Amino acid sequence: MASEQTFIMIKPDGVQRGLIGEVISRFEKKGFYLKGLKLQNVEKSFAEQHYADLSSKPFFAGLVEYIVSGPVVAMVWEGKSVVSTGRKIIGATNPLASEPGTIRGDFAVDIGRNVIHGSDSVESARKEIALWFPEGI
Ligand code: DAT
Ligand code: MG
Repeated sequence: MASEQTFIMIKPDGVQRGLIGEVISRFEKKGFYLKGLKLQNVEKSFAEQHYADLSSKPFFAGLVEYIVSGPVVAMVWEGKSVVSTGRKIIGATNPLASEPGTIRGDFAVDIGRNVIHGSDSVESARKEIALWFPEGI
């Protein structure tokens, strides 16, 4: 598999709980390369755009409210199969179902406060990187 890029975001709870270093460390130690990083507060409309695919879900409004509740860390990581491997490092969406050893498995219990986002496909990664890093990386 050729080298690829993924978009990873540490959500407001992860930032507030002091997990920035822990998350970066896990991706670095695996052997991935950090290509872009910024600490950012996002507007409601921006969060809605990021999660546009989920706009019909009953939890959408709460999800958007959570993402705008404090600064997030937006990152681009690069490496072999980084999209799918990044999802494995992150763990299942519901932290109660995430394996121990994954980020969500080790640091979260609530699906609505699950610390971190990672692109779910190469195509989503491309869109998310373009949205979050319009200036380029
Ligand atoms: P993931 O973040 O694992 O890609 P997703 O894209 O399906 O999961 O959903 C995006 C976020 O929305 C997820 O990280 C947490 C929240 N979410 C998903 N399903 C939920 C649910 N049933 N109740 C509350 N929040 C939910
Ligand atoms: Mg998703």
